[in-house]
Amino acid sequence: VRRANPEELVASARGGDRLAVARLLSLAERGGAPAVEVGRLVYPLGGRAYTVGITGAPGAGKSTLTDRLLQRVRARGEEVAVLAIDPSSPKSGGAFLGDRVRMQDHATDGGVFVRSMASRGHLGGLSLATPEAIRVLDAAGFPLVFVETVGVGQVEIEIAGAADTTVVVMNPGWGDSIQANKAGLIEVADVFVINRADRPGVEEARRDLQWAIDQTAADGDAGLAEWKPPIVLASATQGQGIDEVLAAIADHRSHVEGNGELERRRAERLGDELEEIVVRRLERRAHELVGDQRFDRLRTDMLERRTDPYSAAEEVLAALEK
Ligand SMILES: Nc1nc2c(ncn2[C@@H]2O[C@H](COP(=O)(O)OP(=O)(O)OP(=O)(O)O)[C@@H](O)[C@H]2O)c(=O)[nH]1
Ligand SMILES: [Mg+2]
Repeated sequence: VRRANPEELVASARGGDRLAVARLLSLAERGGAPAVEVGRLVYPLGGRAYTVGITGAPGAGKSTLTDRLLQRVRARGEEVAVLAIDPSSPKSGGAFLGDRVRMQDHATDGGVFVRSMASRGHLGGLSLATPEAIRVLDAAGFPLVFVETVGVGQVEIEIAGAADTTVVVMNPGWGDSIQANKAGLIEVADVFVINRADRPGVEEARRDLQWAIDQTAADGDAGLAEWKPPIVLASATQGQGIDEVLAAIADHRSHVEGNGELERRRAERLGDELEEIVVRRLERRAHELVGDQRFDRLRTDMLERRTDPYSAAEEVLAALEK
């Protein structure tokens, strides 16, 4: 196979070539110089895509819900892309296979693009690879990108929370609202979906969650004064509540577009991203300049109280500054 260069791939991707989109995503995912080149090329071409993060505990019904949302969006004739992110596994695991099988219903539909991404050694991991991937899809012309993350760890919440609208999927009867409180999900959620509304305990779950939201708001959370996340009941398997989820997403979107919050969030995200890139690079540079041996020696020196962590850091910074 001839290796197309990133420039050609970007042109093809913008012409509607889905294979080129997939190859650009692979480059972005793999990291290194080609990823930087792809990023440089697609960045000026983007800025129109709206991103919706979908997160929640494993098995909460995120993929089933996403699939339903896709169907509705496609029925309106709009194009849409899905990134399914799995921070925990180095390669696609069993759950992803399930995703793939379900999403294959859309495989023959050129208006839908589905892609799984796992942690694969990108510098800075998925928190840096994900926005890159989104920018590829943005440049390729997708006006809407869903980002599904598996799990409810810090990284997952961070990735899903980096969307323009973040949807948190819960289930009745799992004590999810208490977990939500602890995990900081309320701060990150723009829309809550209690999925499996066909199962018992829905009203109780809604009450608990509403209480948790009100509690967080009463504690003075600034974000919640502006927008309180609505709770939507849904049954993804039965196709119930899907239009309501889309409506809640649309409501949140017009809210953040109308009051400048979208711009602020995006600026903040770019600032965070810049910082992370710089820190990662400095870290790598420090290791190159100082060397593993000297790091080992500093560790021993600290352990044996010959130096303290701040003085040790000064030594590393001095090497960087030279
Ligand atoms: N009863 C019921 N089952 C559901 C509903 N939504 C999803 N399920 C089932 O729950 C299981 C998990 O659904 P998924 O959509 O794969 O959940 P997920 O959150 O994407 O799972 P991971 O990606 O592995 O974290 C599947 O067997 C679904 O059929 C629902 O509304 N009601
Ligand atoms: Mg899933």
